[in-house]
Amino acid sequence: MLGRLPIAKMLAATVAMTAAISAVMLPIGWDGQQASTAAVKIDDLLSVTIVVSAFFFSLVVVMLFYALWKFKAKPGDESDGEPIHGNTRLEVAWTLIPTVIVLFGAGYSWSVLRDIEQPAENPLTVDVFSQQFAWSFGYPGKDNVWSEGELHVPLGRQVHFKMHAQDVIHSFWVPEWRIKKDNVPGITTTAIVTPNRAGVYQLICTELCGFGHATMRAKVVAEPPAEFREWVGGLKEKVPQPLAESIVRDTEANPVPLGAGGA
Ligand SMILES: [Cu+2]
Repeated sequence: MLGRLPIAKMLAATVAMTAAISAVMLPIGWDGQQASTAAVKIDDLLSVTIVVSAFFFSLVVVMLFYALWKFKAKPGDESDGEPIHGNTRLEVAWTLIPTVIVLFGAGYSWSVLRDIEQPAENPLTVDVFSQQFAWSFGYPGKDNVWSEGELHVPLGRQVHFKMHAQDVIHSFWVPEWRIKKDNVPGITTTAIVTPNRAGVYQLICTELCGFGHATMRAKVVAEPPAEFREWVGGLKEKVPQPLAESIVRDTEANPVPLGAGGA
């Protein structure tokens, strides 16, 4: 049965369709500029995933349309289909192949994640406070000064964002950094980013958190260390008491070392 299939032609059609889909999908800058050290690695992972997905999508579509065309009932043919009872080889194949694909994706993603989350020396710690529907930021290495709606970070230094949701789940996402992390009430979640391109970006909440979710954004400024120090030095307000308490509460509920890097 298998021997009579036009394998070479089907494979050629699959490869052509994979190339066409990839040619459309790969050049799209899905998340904008690459503005952190993680960006290139995550974009490579995304590109590999697109090509692999395009290949298997194409394979399924080619086989589907071949079957539709080849095995179509002739006009007037009212007979029943052949009774088929299982096919062990086929079932083993369609179990093994997806397992290998998923394990490959998991292994590759794990290695990228391990790589980009490798802690560096002398990181800067920034507390991130999320609430319906605003962001604010504390700098524990600089007397806990506080900034509302505007986040500044120095270039070339690893930043550890310690996130503290005040009400419901929010999610921290700066597309240009490629990093996204949920903020969960009651625990501290951490995102590690090393910004390497100066610019003004947007922090976007990506967890539907209520009526004002779409407006829950903050300005992000990545700048040379001297300019960062000047900005952080100009902050006068301290982290308000309820927010400071939430750090303690989160840390007790989920005790992870909350090292405070100097600003
Ligand atoms: Cu939200």
